[in-house]
This record gives sequence, structure tokens and C-alpha cells, in this order.
Amino acid sequence: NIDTGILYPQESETRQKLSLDGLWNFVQANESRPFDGFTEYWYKKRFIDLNVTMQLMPVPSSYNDITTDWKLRDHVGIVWYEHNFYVPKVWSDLGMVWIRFGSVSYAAQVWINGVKVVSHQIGHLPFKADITNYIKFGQQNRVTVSCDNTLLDETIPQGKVSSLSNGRLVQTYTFDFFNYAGIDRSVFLYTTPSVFIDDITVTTESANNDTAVLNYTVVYINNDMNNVSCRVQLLDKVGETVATGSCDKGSGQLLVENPKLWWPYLMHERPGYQYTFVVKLIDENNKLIDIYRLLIGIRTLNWTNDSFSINGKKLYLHGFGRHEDSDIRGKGLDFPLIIRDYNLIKWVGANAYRTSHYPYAEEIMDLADSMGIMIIDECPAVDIVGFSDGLLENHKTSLTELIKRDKNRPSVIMWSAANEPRTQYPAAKPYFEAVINHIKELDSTRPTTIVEAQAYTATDSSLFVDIVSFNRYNGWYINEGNMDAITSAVISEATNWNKKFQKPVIIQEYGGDTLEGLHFLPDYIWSEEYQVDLMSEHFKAFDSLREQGFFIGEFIWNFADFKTAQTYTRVGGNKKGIFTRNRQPKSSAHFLRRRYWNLAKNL
Ligand code: GCB
Repeated sequence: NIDTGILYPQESETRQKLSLDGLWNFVQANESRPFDGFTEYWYKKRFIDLNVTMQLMPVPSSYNDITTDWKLRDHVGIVWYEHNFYVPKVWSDLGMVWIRFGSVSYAAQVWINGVKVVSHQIGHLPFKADITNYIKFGQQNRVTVSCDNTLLDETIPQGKVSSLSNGRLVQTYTFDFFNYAGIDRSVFLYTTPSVFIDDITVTTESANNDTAVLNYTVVYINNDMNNVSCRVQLLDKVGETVATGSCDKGSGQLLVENPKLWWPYLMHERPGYQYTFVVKLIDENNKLIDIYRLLIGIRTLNWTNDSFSINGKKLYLHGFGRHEDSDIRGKGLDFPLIIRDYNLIKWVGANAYRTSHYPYAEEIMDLADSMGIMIIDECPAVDIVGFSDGLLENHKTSLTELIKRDKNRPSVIMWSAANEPRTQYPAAKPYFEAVINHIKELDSTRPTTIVEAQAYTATDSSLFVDIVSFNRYNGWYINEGNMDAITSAVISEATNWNKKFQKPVIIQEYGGDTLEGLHFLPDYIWSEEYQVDLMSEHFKAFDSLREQGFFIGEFIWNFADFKTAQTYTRVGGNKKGIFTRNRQPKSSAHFLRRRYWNLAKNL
């Protein structure tokens, strides 16, 4: 998977696509061998022929909250999915047939008609397999998927499995969101010709209002065909060609006159402008072999030790950390939800968010690209500790796959290598040096960050990044119930991070849990008043810090309430949202809205 491209499946003159989303058969395996399904070769059989309880499970969705059974919600280990599908007969003339999963959390193995075609681990990232030789055209086929949610020492993220006194296995983890699992994003079948475009990279080398220079690389798989030529073409929004080039040698450059730059939301009257980068493979008779259309944006990023700018204009990021999380579906991709979320983002006047604490669905990222919302793109390394070689390998793989997936997105303005890693341990320093170097080798056009939670005195990991990020819960985990020390504490901490590392600084998380409808005057912890007042003390600090220049962003935790593991500190989950889990505003959302729109006016 690491060696090939992961372009989103697309229909075109040369490609077909079918969705496999819908209701799949589902079986919960026993927690351990010999009843986990492997010893009985479940993947070779139809579930209906097995002596097991089968139920229907929606795809895409997390499976945990679909049924009424806590044993499935808290299941540790393997579950099995099965689905029957037809492959159109005409597809046998089209070249190759692929299956692609947007994500399976955490580890998956996939069989087609009983033959294993791919395995993948690490959730929130896509993977695919060539299944041409295993399917029957014009007939019914079966896909079987095993999905394992177990998190251990070297998975990304990490977890521990222990057993209760009655022998039942329990998964524990230190990160603060529910470990949802299952086939949580869309599944597609699609075709490519046997000579096909496998990967595309487009970067903006320079751009101003007069001209832009774009660099591109195209990887195409030429299965023994002679004389294939490769052409690229850039189209504007109305379909006019604005530049053309060749990719016969794999890479090239385009010059665009009077480019329409990609601008963030609220920074320009035309945010999120996208061009279509068209790649074509053509044979010697000028016949079209393959075509792929990639949406791109033309924009430059620059950063210094006290600023971060887009298209030459200084940025101030104002937004939040988020989660892919909702009632019933868990982390399952849901179009009504994601459009509602973007409507709320626009309403509240945010220009950015972080994909805390893992990569979000490609469909969500597409919306950020087209609306001009800036994204700090985070890999799934949350709360990591131990820093073993095996962990480092998996961590790097998660970044390789993330960067391959999102490298062409104008919305992605920064890579986040981790959230709250335990950087107080000496082993963290060489570990993060390796992680950040790995990112730089894959993409040097975007700055990097590590979202730190240790005191600035206790960590050296941010030596390697371009932008320093920290999380701090003044008035909540520190001095809960007391707000009069917030402003000075935030000012002094942000200033100290900057002094130590000589880099721009972002506060990536601050906030407090708030139960909607709970009111107290004077404010009292957990009330809507408390959340608003806590924010207001932070805003004073942010305004004072902004005057010093190096302070380039504020992200409240969190966009919406979300589910966590069961603990006595969480009442129905984490309630630090400015919106409820049902996406309705708390008082804090109205308060934040006034600030964000005001900030936008002054940009
Ligand atoms: C943090 C974590 C975030 C938690 C948050 C909290 O520092 O990064 O995942 O949800 O604190 O509310 O405790």
C-alpha cells in the first residue's frame, strides 16, 4: 500500500465506480482464539452456513452504538463483515477492478470469494486492492472483512488489553475519545484501465496575482504498453484551459497567468477557488487510455520564526479542535452531519480547525478545500509514550499514508505529528527528530507541529518543528473554579514557548466542560456562564499576545461534545463543545461567534 497511489475513486471516460455502502452481514467473534473466526475459516464460507448469530450492520458506520448490547459496544478483538455484490459483465473489458476502503478501524483483512486480497492496519486511512483476478464478472461475488479494534503498545494510537476477574477482556487507553471501530467510511469498487494513472502530486512553487508556477509529478503504471504519452491540462472553474504540459518524463511545470489564488474563508471574497488538474494517458493513435481529474488550489505558504502567511498575507488562525463523532454512527461518515458541521463552522466564523486526533474522511476534507477552511492535518498518534522502534515504524507509516492521501489539498496548511505525546521522557527527542524528518522528506511545502501538553521546560521535541503548539486548560484542569489567574498564565506560557523555541506559537486547546442548560450566577464550574467567562479571560490573553506577533492562532476545545470511554470525570462524554453533540449552540457558541467575526474583520 505504501508504494502505490491512493487517489480517490472517480468515474470518467475510462473509469467506472460502484458504491458498496449499505447493509452488510455482521458477526461478532468471540474475544479470543479458537473462536475468533480464523480457526474456523469464516472467510472461506458464507456467514449463513456458519453456526453463528448474524445481524445487519450499516456501512459506513462504527458498529459500537448501533445495537442495544453493551457487549458489542465494549467488544475487544475481531468482528466480521460480509457483503454480496455483482460486478457488471462489461467491466471485464475495462482493465482492472479494485476495492477501496476509506477506513477500517483499527486493523482489517479482506477476502474476495474466500481469497485474501489485502490487509491494513491503522484506522482513519484508506487502502485498496486489485481484485481483478478474484472476481466473477456478471455474477455474484462475496467480500468478507475481519476488523480488529485491539490497541496495544505499538499500534497508533496505543492501548492496553487486560482482563477482569471474570476473565473478560477490557481495552483501556489514555486518549479522551471513544475507541469506535468498524468499516466507518465508504467502500467502493472501481475500475482502471490496465495502463493507468496511479498517483499525482501538484505543488505551487510560486504564485502572485500575475503568475503562478506549479510543479507536478505523475506516476502511471504502464503494463507493457508501448508509446503511451502523458498530458496534463489545467482548467479553471468554468472549464477553460489555462495551461497545458507533458508528463512523459513523469514531472513538469506549468505557468499560469493571472491565477485565481486559493484563499481561506473570510480572507477574500472568493475563498476556496479550485482548478481542475487533468491528467491523460494517450496511445500512439491518439486514443484516450486513462484520464483523472484532480481538484487543486494555487496558494503558497511561508513561515518564519514569528509568522505564518498564505499568498504573502499573514495568518491568524481561529477555529477549534474537532472529532468525527455523533450519536449512533460514532465515527461513521454521514453526509447530513458533515454538511451541518460546515454550516456551523461558517456561521461561527472560524477559518481553521485541527483534525484532532486522526485523519478525517476524504469527503470532509473535500469540503474544507472547496470552502477555504484551513486544516491542521493530524496523524493518529495521540498520547503516545514508550517510543520503541516498532512504534516509530508505525507512526511513520501513518504519516506516509496521510501525506500521500492529503498532499494535494490546498486546505491542508500544516502537518501535526502527534497530540500530547509524553515528551517529558528523554527518548522522545530522537524519536520526534526522526518523525519530523520523515514528514520533511515527504513534503517540505507545509510546516510541521507537535501538539504539546508538557511544560515548555520539560520538552525538547518542538526543537524540530516549524510551529510550536500547546494545549493548556487554565481554569479547568489547572485552578478549576478560579478564573482570575487565566489571562496572565496564558500570556506568560505562550511567551515562554516562543522564547525557548524561537518559533510562532498556537494554542491548540483550552476550554472547559459545560452541561447545556446548566446556569449559575455568579458563574460556577460546568455551567454555560462558566464556559463563556473562561473564554473571555482567554480572549484577553490572546489579544495581548497578538500584539507581539509570534502568536498566530487560537483553537478552542472543542467544536462539539463527543463520546469518550466511561470514566467518572465524563458525564455522557466530553462536554467541552461549544455545540452540543446534536449540533445545537451553547451560549459559548454565540459568544465565540462574535469574537471570530470580529477577528475576521480585522484580518
Ligand atoms: C486534551 C486532549 C483532548 C482531551 C482534552 C480534555 O488535552 O488533547 O483529547 O479531550 O484534553 O478535554 O481533557
